[in-house]
Amino acid sequence: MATPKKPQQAPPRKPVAVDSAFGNTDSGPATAPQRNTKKPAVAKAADVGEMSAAMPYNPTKAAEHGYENALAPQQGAVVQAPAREATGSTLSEKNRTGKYGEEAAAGVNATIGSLQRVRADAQGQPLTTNQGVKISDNQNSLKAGLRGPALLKDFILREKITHFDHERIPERVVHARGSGAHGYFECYKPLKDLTRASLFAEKGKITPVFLRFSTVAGERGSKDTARDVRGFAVKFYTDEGNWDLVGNNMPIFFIQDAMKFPDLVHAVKPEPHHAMPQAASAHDTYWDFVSLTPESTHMLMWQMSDRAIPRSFRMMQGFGVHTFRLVNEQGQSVFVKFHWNPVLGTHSLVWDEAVKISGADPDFNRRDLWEAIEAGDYPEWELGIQTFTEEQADGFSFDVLDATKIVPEELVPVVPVGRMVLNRNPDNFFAETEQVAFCAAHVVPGVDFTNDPLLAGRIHSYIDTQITRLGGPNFHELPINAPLAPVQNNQRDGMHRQAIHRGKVAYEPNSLAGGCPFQAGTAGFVSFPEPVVQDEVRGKPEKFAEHYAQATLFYASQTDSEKKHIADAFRFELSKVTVPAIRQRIVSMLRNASEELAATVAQGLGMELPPAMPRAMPDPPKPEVTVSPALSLTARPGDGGIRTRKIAILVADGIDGPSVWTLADALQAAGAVVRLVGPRIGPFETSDGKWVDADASIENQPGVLFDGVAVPDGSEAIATLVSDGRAREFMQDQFRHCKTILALGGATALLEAAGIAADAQDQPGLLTADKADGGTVAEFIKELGRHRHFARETDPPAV
Ligand code: HDE
Repeated sequence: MATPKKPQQAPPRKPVAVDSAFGNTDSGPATAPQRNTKKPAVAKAADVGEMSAAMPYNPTKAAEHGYENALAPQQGAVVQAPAREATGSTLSEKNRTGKYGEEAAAGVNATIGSLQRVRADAQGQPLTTNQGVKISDNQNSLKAGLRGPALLKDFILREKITHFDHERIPERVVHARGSGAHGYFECYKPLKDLTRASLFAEKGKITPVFLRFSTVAGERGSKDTARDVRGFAVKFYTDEGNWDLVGNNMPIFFIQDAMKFPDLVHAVKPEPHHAMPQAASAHDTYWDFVSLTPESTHMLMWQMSDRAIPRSFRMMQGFGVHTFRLVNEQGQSVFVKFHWNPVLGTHSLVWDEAVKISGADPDFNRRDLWEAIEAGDYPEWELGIQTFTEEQADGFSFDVLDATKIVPEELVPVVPVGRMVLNRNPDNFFAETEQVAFCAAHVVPGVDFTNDPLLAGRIHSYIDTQITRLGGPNFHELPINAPLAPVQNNQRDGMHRQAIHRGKVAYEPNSLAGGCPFQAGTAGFVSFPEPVVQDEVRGKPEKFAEHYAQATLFYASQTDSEKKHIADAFRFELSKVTVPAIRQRIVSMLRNASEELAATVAQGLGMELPPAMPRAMPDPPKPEVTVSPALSLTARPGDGGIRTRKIAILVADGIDGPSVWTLADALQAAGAVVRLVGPRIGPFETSDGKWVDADASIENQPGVLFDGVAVPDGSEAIATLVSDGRAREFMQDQFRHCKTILALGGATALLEAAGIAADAQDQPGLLTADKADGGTVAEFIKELGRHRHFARETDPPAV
């Protein structure tokens, strides 16, 4: 038997490959080449080899384990690429073409940044196809002979029609009807002790925002003035990424758990068999659902209050609703509630007015926002925060994770931290307002979630819904959604991908792109390490069972006229319900919140008072606060000025010209939007032989669209107005909706013709005077600043 050969010591190997071995895409030699070559492919292979070898193992692997590491994640390993080519997709990237442009600069992602890069303007340009081919004739399709059939090869017609066929996208499942604007947030002072969020880092720091207001239930083309919650969604383009504070104009919600959201929405949307009613909660299925969902009682108070019919988006509060967390640089956290308070005060319509505006101007709130911004009257809000510790929260009589509860301002004050100004209308509704994709999951370092179970569902829902609405997973690349902060990751492909990624690496860890993009470690978003100690269960915390204390608080905190409006709204809505048992259920539920309210509503519906609904928590804890003046709209009057208020001056032939101009000049000087409203638009001769030009008619701008009215003297004009039923109706609506009215001289005849009794002249906000002197005008402006004069309201209305 042959003896086995003694194993030989391997000689040191220095294999040499041919140059053409480098650059193949399917195989390669055993060792990387030296860099002393002029051949680009060989040099690239040398650089890739060096870069990859510099990472012999994953040096941060060990740090992926353990609690301490979880709190302070490490930055990923990075190797400086020896040359740009080492991380490139191609060696041919240096060959420029007119289309390709420059190669990507290191670290760039051109899909982010300002909207500047995608703006389009056709000034001085010819019409082209989408492929940039100039169109010679945009009037005629291509035909086989002047009277012959159209031809399939008419790619210009086909492109145009095909694009048109696909112009619509699905509307939002909820909040379909909305209006948006750009602006900025300005920080008042550094909040570093509370949060590391960069937008709160310095006094005076400016962060761009886009805001979208909306109604919830109506479809995209529905009216603005439905009784409904208003969405108040703010996208902050911070330098550490986008933060979306997707809130409402009411600080609470109907339900406590995301599990119930589809049920709530199915109940409030038009009923599925006949798709009615549009943009209205006054129907069977809605009241059936909420009457079986007593945790909604508090929200119903808000929804039935005048808050649900805001005068203007610019005159409503906004709220983050959920309890969130702020987290500072040291990882310490406090709970936080967010409040937006409008500088103009919080003001509402009244119901009869809202109904009529729906017909007169379904775009009432949208138009108001647009016109105010175009006029340079930039809407402004102050951002306030309520912060409190977990220990404080544990002591509250309610659970701060329950979105049907507020934290009363008397318990935790609201501290102003910055202001937001909307100073730019969108250029294009679809590209901006429709395509903007808000998402409750978009937070930035320094802002974090709590375990609110409603919020949990939202963290999932928003991204998910955009995939259908905006046609795929790349909606974040739409210009309005793209951050200003850098974006780099290994997500790739999908419908409508915009970014052209350089290089062949789309994974991490990697050595072939020098480890990039690398995980940021503690410079990135570190979730607050909230302990989880309980068993997995489907259930609710005990305190969630208390459903009425804050409904009682809200009602008790309203003025008499606000209480009355709440009762009227319940009466109206429930009168539209066709099933008596549902009405009874609501009234029995209301008895647990307010016996007075329940009795008033029952009486208004001609029904017996049913027994109170059994409570889920028979022995509720005593609430800390039983009256909160901050909950009344009257606590938020604004500065009492009349800036941006719409005031009508009625005119007709023979109107007293000097009065018209005294009033118009003074009102405009006070910032009001004045309109001269005539029986028709156009010129009218004044009593002194001059001419005024009416810019609106009683027909196209009825009384409900104005915050107040002045009627100058002039016998011929007054006779014309008295004989015009629309003018009488104008005054009746102004009177019924408690607005400020000024009648000069003989104009009182119009009041009388409108059924506004002479003795009503003692009523607040109804002014009469001989002429428009300084005192009269000043008094008129002062009364307009009070917004409404509810003291003259009666039920049923006298006029
Ligand atoms: Fe929304 N909500 N929501 N919501 N929500 C949407 O997202 C959802 C909730 C709010 O102007 C949808 O992009 C669930 C509370 C606003 O584009 C959808 C739950 C609050 C807007 C969605 C809630 C809001 C939306 C529909 C319960 C106040 C309009 C289209 C768990 C804090 C944003 C879209 C805009 C829009 C889901 C409850 C506010 C379907 C599942 C509470 C202002 O994702």
